[in-house]
Amino acid sequence: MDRRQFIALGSVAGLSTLASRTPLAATLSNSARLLDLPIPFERAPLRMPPTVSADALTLRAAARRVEIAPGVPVEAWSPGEGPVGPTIRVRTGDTARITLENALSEPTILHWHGLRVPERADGHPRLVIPTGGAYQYDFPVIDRAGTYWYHAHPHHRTGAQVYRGMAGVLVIGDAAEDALGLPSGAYELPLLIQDRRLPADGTFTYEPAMHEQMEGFFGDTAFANGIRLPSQSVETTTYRVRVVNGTASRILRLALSNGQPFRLIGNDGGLLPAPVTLTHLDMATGERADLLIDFGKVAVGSRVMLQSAAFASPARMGSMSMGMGRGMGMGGMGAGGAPQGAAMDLVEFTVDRAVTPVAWKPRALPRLATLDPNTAKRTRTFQFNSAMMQHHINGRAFDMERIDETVRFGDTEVWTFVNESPFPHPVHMHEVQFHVVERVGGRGRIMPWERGLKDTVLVHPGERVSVAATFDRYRGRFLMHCHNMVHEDMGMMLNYEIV
Ligand SMILES: [Cu+2]
Repeated sequence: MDRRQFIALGSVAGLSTLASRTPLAATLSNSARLLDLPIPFERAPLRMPPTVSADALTLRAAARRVEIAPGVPVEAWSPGEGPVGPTIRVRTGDTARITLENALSEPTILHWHGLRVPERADGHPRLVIPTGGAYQYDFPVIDRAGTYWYHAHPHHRTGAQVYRGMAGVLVIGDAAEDALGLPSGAYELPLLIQDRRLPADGTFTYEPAMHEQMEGFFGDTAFANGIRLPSQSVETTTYRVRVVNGTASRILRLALSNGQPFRLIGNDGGLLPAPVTLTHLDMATGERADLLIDFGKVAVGSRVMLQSAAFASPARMGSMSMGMGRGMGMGGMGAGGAPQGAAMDLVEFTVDRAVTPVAWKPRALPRLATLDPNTAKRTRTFQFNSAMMQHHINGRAFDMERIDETVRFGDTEVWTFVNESPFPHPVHMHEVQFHVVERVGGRGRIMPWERGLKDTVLVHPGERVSVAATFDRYRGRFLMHCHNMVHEDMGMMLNYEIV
């Protein structure tokens, strides 16, 4: 690595010590895109999926020919007309009436990730509908304003379907949030981030090889809203950027290429108790980050990249000495995707126009009730194990019809997720928004981006993470699972029933 490259890496990542621990080939290959050198292809403008309401909405899941970049057609599977689903905007108190029509060549079902809904609206994999079938969702929107999403959830096929585009952003608004005067309209950008391998045959091929069935499936290029490496023109003012990690397996370390901080105002379950100023944050598959990015001090004519900065992968590959580690059957970067922790460009912002900036001042965010974990009626512990091509919770693989845990309606409980495997696991609970109350081992603390309400929490190898939740909305059968879609599809999931 020559000095110029080294400086560029350090400054781009803003985390040179971490970058230096990343495999060199990966860092160089990806960093080439980060340098302010001629870009080897034309960036497509970021397009926002159409915005729709949930009132008498029909989503038709179908294979569609879409352009992922100018002149590059690909077959996507999408619940909308574009490469991913439309952005669904609802308000707390609305009733969602959504018809899913399945014109795909295989069964599917949609899950409303983060929303508390009745059992039959939750998209449990046993509710899949066949090709040509339809499913009717009717549920009241009871959750807070925030950034949620929806995605396919058929067992064994979630990874493949979401990878091809079976996902979209769902935004809830409410009066408490309206009162804050946050950036909106053209100044609010929902971004569904995915990483994919560039399709040679015109389709998005998702076929995890053996080593990928352990660690996960990684693309080599980021897509936002189904567009490959898009570019967005911005003005010198503050934008609200709602990021959804819709990747199969990739942890994103969100950062800006000029090193400037951003403010995190919300995550999975809506607004935080107070904004947090950060220069980076980590988000695993399923997690959301609601950001304020201020371009007010950026010179007109310059570019700022929203990127995933390089970091040392939390996976402990050394302990997976089963010949499935990285290096076997890789055949170069293209074959295996960029490894976990490699730097990756996400969305380019071109600062094109000076305006009088509207600075959004931090002010009190809506009060968030705290949940005292000492009121828990019960504590449960879940071991996450990955070995010998299997991913289990408490030693068992998912069984569609087996109820693994029974929870009493109305109770508060503490659930502890223990990662005994060599891989990070983002653990997602359906039907609740929880508080992260403790992390022991590994990072050893609750990260600043894990305050507030969450439905997905990243558990590194060696960590025990405890969350507290109250099961007080609906009775019925719901899921808890790892949201690494490779792990989930291989059975790292369980049923719990609220009775
Ligand atoms: Cu996992």
